[in-house]
Amino acid sequence: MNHQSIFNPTLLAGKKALIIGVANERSLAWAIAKQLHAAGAELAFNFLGDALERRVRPLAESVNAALIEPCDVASDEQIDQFFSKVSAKWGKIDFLIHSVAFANREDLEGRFVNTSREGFKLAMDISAYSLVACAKRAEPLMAPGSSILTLTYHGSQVVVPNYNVMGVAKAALEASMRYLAYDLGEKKIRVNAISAGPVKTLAAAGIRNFRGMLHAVGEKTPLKENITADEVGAMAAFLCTDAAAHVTGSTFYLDSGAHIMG
Ligand code: NAD
Ligand code: 0WE
Repeated sequence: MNHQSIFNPTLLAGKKALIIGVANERSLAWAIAKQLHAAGAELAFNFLGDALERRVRPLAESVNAALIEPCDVASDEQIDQFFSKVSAKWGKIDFLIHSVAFANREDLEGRFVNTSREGFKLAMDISAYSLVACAKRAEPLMAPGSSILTLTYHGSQVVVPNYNVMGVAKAALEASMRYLAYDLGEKKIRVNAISAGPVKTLAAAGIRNFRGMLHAVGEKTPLKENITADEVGAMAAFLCTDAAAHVTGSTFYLDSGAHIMG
């Protein structure tokens, strides 16, 4: 499959990118995968469960994926097995894309004060700790100049009604990104986050008043337009190139300027 790219098709030739978090063709991780592929990188993917395997496998095959294997980031054992397979196949990773979040549906509506201990733990485990767990396994496979990226949302910094426990988890994710940037900096591995505005993906489906949020971005932000998944892909690809060689520990907003509004 051919995808348009602002990048030279050999810019990332020989680079290996591990993409965690494709669910379907709308996934932000898929938009990132397309851009990295268009710039010449080789890709590997995980999937979560049999239902998503049926969605992910054809997409991954369309970009000649080197590896398509299960990995539930709630399980250290599955993460270990996944990274063992990647290590056996490639022996190195240049880019790790972490594009995973989960909270119980009931914790994404109503009052945050009602969040259960289990719901809080689950959101933190899948949405924040998983970055640390993956970075730990990626580090020994990464050469100097490698790059780790995660996806976040501004509900980590300010109250976005209903984002609730995910806002707390994203705050932990962003702080984890910074501490990882410090630790892995000594190996010249960079760690950054992209804070995206709302995009209609599977993770957005069924979120109460998501359409209202898309509408608000179209009305109230400086640019008065919604962002696209492909733009997330382009920013991610830039952050993987040597043009960003000294960029680490930062959260980059791709939100039509929503985050500057009072
Ligand atoms: P998506 O549903 O396509 O992707 C979320 C992914 O998380 C899915 O592939 C799902 O399988 C995976 N996942 C959930 N639990 C998992 C587990 N236990 N193990 C392994 N994988 C698991 O939706 P998306 O919008 O592309 O979300 C990707 C990232 O982007 C998330 O971190 C999300 O918070 C972030 N984000 C999304 C938006 C938006 O509006 N869509 C905005 C800003 C940030
Ligand atoms: O990070 C997200 C959503 C992540 C997410 C989505 C779901 C839906 C299905 C995590 N867990 C679940 N659990 C499910 O059962 N976003 C940035 C998108 C999003 O979600 C919101 C938002 C925005 C933006 C929820 C409330 C308010 C705003």
